[in-house]
Amino acid sequence: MSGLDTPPHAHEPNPRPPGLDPSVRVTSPGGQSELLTLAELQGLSSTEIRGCYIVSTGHGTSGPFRFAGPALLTLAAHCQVGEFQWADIRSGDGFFARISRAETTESRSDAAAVLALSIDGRPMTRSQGLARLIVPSERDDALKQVKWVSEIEFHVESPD
Ligand SMILES: Nc1nc2c(c(=O)[nH]1)N[C@H]1C(S)=C(S)[C@@H](COP(=O)(O)O)O[C@H]1N2
Ligand SMILES: [Mo]
Repeated sequence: MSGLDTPPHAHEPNPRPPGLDPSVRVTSPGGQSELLTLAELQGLSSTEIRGCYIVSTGHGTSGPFRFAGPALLTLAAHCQVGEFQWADIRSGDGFFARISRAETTESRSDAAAVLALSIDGRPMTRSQGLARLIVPSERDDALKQVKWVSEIEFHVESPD
């Protein structure tokens, strides 16, 4: 496994939200952190991603969906994160994904990663994953679709 890969984990999706509070803590490489409430997240400029599927090992493939919410780069700028090379995304139920800076920027074929707050134009419910990480370039059966994101940590040094 290379340093920027998401560590392997049991591929059994948890259907139960870990509590009701969708606040997200964003931590900069320097260690400063800021807790953003749902209202604050909703106040950031939103990016829409069309044509996303949920390739769920739990209940099959569904979609296509249209997800929208602040892009990770928008969150980084809002929290004055500065330069970073990767981000670690954690949920309240202990799920984890690591994404590279490249996955947070748009490339020719794929849109940038967003913290989705809505699905098909409707506010996402907590049981749908509010707030749910969407990495459009991932082809790994939703292993980076972290539901109930509670922490986003931006990093600069090269990972082990
Ligand atoms: N917080 C959290 N996010 C998660 C998981 C999980 O267990 N906890 N499982 C992942 C996996 S393996 C899959 S297949 C999808 C399932 O999404 P669904 O529950 O919306 O079908 O969620 C992903 N995100
Ligand atoms: Mo999965």
